[in-house]
Amino acid sequence: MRDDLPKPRAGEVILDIREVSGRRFLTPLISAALLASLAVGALVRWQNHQTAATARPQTGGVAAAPSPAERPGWTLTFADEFGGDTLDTSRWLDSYPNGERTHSNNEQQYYAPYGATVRDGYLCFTAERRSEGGMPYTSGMVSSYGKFAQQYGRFEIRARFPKGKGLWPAFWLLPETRAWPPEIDVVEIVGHKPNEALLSHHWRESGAGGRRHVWQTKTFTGPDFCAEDFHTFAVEWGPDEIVWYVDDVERHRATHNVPREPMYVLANLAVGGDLPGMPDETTPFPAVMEVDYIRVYQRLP
Ligand SMILES: [Ca+2]
Repeated sequence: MRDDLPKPRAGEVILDIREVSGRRFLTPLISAALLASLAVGALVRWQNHQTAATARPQTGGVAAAPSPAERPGWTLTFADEFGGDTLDTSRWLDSYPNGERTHSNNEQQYYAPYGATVRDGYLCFTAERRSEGGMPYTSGMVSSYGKFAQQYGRFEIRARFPKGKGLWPAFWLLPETRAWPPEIDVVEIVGHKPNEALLSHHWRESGAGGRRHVWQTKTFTGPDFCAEDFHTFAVEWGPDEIVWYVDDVERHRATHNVPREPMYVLANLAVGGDLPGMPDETTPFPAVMEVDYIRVYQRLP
């Protein structure tokens, strides 16, 4: 810990603003033990004492407090803790590249700017039954295209997801070149199977009729990922393997067709589409996906 920072008062955490490769991020200078000792709902105050965010009370379950951003053996290269009250446009687009706000896969949402909001320390994607842009639903997304991409590293999200038929939240990576595939899906959930985390990667291989798109998905059955608790999902991606973690436990490993090019990150709440099917009368709207943080690291040499 730097020694020129003010000492935290009871119930406070001091956050240090660091800069790496021209990108700024916040580093909580606290131990896991101190963090665990903080009361739920503790006030978290930024170093400049201008912004204060209140930790959201957790209700029941095992949901741990968010881990500190520092990880031994890794350098944080990109992070958003969503501590402000607007989306940080130095890090994010609220659309696909070139302002595209719809997507393939028969998805039914228009990614409206108002579908992605930042409040109370969370990035919120709100899906609603509302016609816009030729689609019957609006929702939200972010992508770091044109702002951040990285080859290899650890890519992590802490989030909770909405339950309901036709809802399709995801955190994933796409190539900076926009030549698809490859694709790494850190996590996808379909809202009618809330305890299944889909862990996938996509590639292209030669076959009859040309180079075809191929993918592999591991379905990890775990707790209800659409309940009150937040969960973390990460990949550690290197030249020879991709390892998927759910709540910091390895759940899948791929050692073939590993992408070897810089990729940007996306998070979104899709509605409808080939994977989840269409929403039905039981699907609750508005449906909200909340993201506590997105962090990217590079392994230290
Ligand atoms: Ca946060």
